[in-house]
Amino acid sequence: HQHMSTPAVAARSVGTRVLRSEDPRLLTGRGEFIADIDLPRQLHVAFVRSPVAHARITNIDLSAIRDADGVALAWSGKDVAAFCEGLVGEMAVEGCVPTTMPLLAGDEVLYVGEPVAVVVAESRYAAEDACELIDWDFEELPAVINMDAAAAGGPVANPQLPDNLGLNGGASFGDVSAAFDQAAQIVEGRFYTCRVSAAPMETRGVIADYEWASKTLRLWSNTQMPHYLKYMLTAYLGFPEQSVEVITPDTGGGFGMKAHVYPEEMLLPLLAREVGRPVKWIEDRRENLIAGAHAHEQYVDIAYALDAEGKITGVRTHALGDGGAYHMPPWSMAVEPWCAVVMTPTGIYDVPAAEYTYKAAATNKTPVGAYRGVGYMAGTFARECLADDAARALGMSPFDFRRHNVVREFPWTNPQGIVYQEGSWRQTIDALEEMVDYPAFLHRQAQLREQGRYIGLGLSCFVESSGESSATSLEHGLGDVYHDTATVRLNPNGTANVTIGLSAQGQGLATTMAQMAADTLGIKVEDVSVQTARSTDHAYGSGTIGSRGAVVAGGAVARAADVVREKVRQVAAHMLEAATDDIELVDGLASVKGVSDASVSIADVATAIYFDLDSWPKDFEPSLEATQAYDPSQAMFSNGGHAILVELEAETGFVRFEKIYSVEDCGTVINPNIVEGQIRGGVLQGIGASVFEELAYDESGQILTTTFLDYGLPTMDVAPPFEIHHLETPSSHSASGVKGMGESGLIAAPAAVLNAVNDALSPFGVVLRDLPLTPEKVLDAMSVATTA
Ligand code: MCN
Ligand code: SMO
Repeated sequence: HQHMSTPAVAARSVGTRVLRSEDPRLLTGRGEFIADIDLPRQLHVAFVRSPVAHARITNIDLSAIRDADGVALAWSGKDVAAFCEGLVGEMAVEGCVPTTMPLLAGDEVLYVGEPVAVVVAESRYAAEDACELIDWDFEELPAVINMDAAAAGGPVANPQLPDNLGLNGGASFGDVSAAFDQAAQIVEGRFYTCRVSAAPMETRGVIADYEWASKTLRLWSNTQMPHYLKYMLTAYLGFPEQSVEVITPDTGGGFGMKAHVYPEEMLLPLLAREVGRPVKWIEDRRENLIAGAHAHEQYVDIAYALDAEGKITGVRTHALGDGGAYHMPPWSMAVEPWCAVVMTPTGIYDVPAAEYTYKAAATNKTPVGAYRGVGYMAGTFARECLADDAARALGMSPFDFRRHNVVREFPWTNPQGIVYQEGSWRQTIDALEEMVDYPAFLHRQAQLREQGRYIGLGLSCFVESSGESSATSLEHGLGDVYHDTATVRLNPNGTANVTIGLSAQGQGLATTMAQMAADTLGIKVEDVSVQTARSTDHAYGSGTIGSRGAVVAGGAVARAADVVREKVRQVAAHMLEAATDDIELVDGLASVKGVSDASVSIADVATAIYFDLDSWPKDFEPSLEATQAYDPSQAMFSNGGHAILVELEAETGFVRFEKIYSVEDCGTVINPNIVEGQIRGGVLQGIGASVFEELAYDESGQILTTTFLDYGLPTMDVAPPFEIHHLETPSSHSASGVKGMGESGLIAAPAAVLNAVNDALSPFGVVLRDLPLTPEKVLDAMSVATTA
């Protein structure tokens, strides 16, 4: 794998709290989201969705829909199968069985919410009204709703997976059996992360416009993967790739849900071509909760073998994920349980032997896909909660148990062969212990208990794979190829325009990429304007996923800016009659190192390159625009931890969050404001997934949580104050030493929440292991012991 070097530049803007350039526009309502865009002559799309979990369609008649006022077209599965049989979903790992997900259901519907028919009409009202006129008959089939039942050979959820398993495999590294045979003690548990939704503020949305004369397709989609979507439109539907443009305007959150290619996105181009007019679909909230990818539902069984000193000598994990009815491309139902056991079981601990198995069960529920920290959250939850169980079993403090087992020397290779180059794993434990003032906490906890008040402190440490790259993928046993490009242009007045291949969903990439470019070019950050992927006609990107923006887009920006910087240095050297090697670019000036009055402004150099032939050195090639690619040469891991302080309300069982302490080490921090915002948002999502949120189904497979009245997102009134501490262990491989961190909050917070609740419950002798920690469960736990 090619090593792509990145320039070493002095940090000026990097590391500072530059205000987000996106915010004035977004916060004053000047953003442009899909719903804001209307094309001339556009028609509107609505879907008929399955009202039952599993049925055979015996008859479907759309004639009444087609006759309705304002309807231009209606299609069922049969109509669309002529164009596309469906989307193949799989993952290139041992034991993954692919499925094909039709764009509209064929003979069977497999989950409530599955699209059955699509209607195009003059208005959304007309389209929705016409949907009511569908005439269809179906025979209900037995539905399998519970993953244990599915994996045990219950009713078949999807005929393509006769044993209900979309994934089944495992591996073993080191002498695990010996570790368990010789263990002084074994601690183990089964941990459950419930089914949740990423619930982005903006739902999904698509507009398709096909121009038949030139055969061009323009597709507006708030996807996290515009270039992949473009590729899929060609591969599956045959649109000529050179004439397809995917346009991604402002996006109100994606969090993984928008990192899939959905049937709806693939249907709209076909519809636009068929009706000869632009078509638009904006998902409503009910659809989003029913048919946007669901997430995180799995059991992780985990066991540690402990020696007489309390050292972990082996770990066994088994994940069973509830995958829903289909693999959803490209992150299949396999990704959640696979990541949980392959990416996380050793964490920060010096464990010499590891064994894992993974299964994904198909059920008659919405397909499960990616959501921030996919697999990492469930795996970290199991590992870190078991660490607290182990600490309790050994009579050690949760800090001491972790410090006792933490990896101390880098680079460290885990039993699977994954190499961790550097990290502040031990320092994180120390920093958290100091931040919470543990002795003072223990004192306060004891005092409050005497008054019948129950507070608890929970700890969770994480290692996060970041900067998703070809190298990361290889290291984890996959062969996915990634690379991104960025274009940097220096203008005649010394300002710069940067285009990256990643669309942003709220991460602030326009600001941080401006910081990276500014430092490399030696100009002010406010003089750099960044366009995140708005159109696939510009820079290429493999998708805003796997916390790769800072590392990968940042690396591409630095590399492209470096090419431009060299041009500026050459011309400045010529103008100043010095050697190019002696020219440095800082604070808007090109100066000769060590000669205080020998300088020229970068703006003057740029103007000269555009307009003054005399200032060029011999054989100078004048472009001040460069495009460069980047794909890191090594996997890159950030780390950190959270300590969460809760109080259980004895009357209501409500978990009240008092304070969050976070330690984050993502190498060189580009922008502390943005990193802290990512931590706050991610931890809040973790609090939601731990206490408030659950997508609930009844036994027949009806989904019960279809509005925000039933699906409880955390709101600001439950958000506690944060104290955030940065450690900076730079990567030696990325531009400026940056590592990614966009998922860490959600990856690690749920474990800290459960550990905090269990700490508060310790006088009752009850240990909880299943999310969400509803008031009922907590009250139950508090009453079991008091009435016993
Ligand atoms: N950053 C930084 N210094 C670092 C590392 C990161 O200043 N050392 C900044 C980055 O420049 C970027 C932000 O922090 O502005 C997150 O960076 P990174 O970790 O590289 O993550 P990505 O940019 O690749 O974003 C994807 C990541 C993922 S995978 C999910 S899921 C998620 C997340 O980001 N979805 C989000 N955070 C989100 N935040 C918002 N608002 N909306 C989403 O949909
Ligand atoms: S779940 Mo993030 O889009 O990798």
